[in-house]
Amino acid sequence: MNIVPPFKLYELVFANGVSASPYVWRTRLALAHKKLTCTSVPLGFTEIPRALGGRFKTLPVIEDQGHEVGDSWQIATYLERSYSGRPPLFCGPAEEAMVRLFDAWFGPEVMRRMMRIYVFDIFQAARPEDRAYFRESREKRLGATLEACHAERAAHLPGLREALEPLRRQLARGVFLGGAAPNYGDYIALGAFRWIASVASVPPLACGDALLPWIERGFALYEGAARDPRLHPLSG
Ligand SMILES: N[C@@H](CCC(=O)N[C@@H](CS)C(=O)NCC(=O)O)C(=O)O
Repeated sequence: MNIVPPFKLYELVFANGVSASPYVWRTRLALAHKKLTCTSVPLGFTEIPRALGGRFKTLPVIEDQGHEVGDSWQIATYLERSYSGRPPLFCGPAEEAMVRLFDAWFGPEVMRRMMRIYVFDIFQAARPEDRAYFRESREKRLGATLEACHAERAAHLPGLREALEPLRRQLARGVFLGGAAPNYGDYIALGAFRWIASVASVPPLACGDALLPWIERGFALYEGAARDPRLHPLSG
């Protein structure tokens, strides 16, 4: 394997320095899967427009020897094409298409529910200078105040748990969503749990949820890349 200089990973962080984005976590795990190293460039929400010459509106962005790529899906396909000699994120175009379909389901069915339940926790974890922007943009998107979402969160937990049922069924057939080894679909879902674990004031899963051993295995990958003693419990 050729030696590749560390990538730069522009990532979103909370006030305590914890990485704050499900999309960044997909990318971080994809880089580790490809055995590519990175150095982090931490940014707050309100720093994104000024960073990188204003060329990107969201994170993650990676820089590979001067070449910048934004959007987690574009990054995954860039890594796959540019580093095809390294462990594949998708075993061919058909698997890539199926993971893309999984992503199209996972965003609205799972991540949108997570956002509504945890938006106030995310707001409180954000850097103080990012909070006004976060509140305004998210309240507009959700059509409700952060406090109203917070007040209703217990009522939304059963819906989230139920929406995760296809993952449980798939994990009854293999240790990862990708089968015997993780693929990019695992990183999409694990990234969302890593994001939630960094803020959750109420656990998303019940004790003994069949997803927990997979989450444990996923966070342990690549020498515990997703582990952090500051994380909140995901079950309870
Ligand atoms: N489609 C993008 C979405 C990335 C995204 O939405 N990132 C959020 C953080 S989770 C962001 O940078 N938001 C900036 C903002 O809200 O201004 C991707 O897959 O990378």
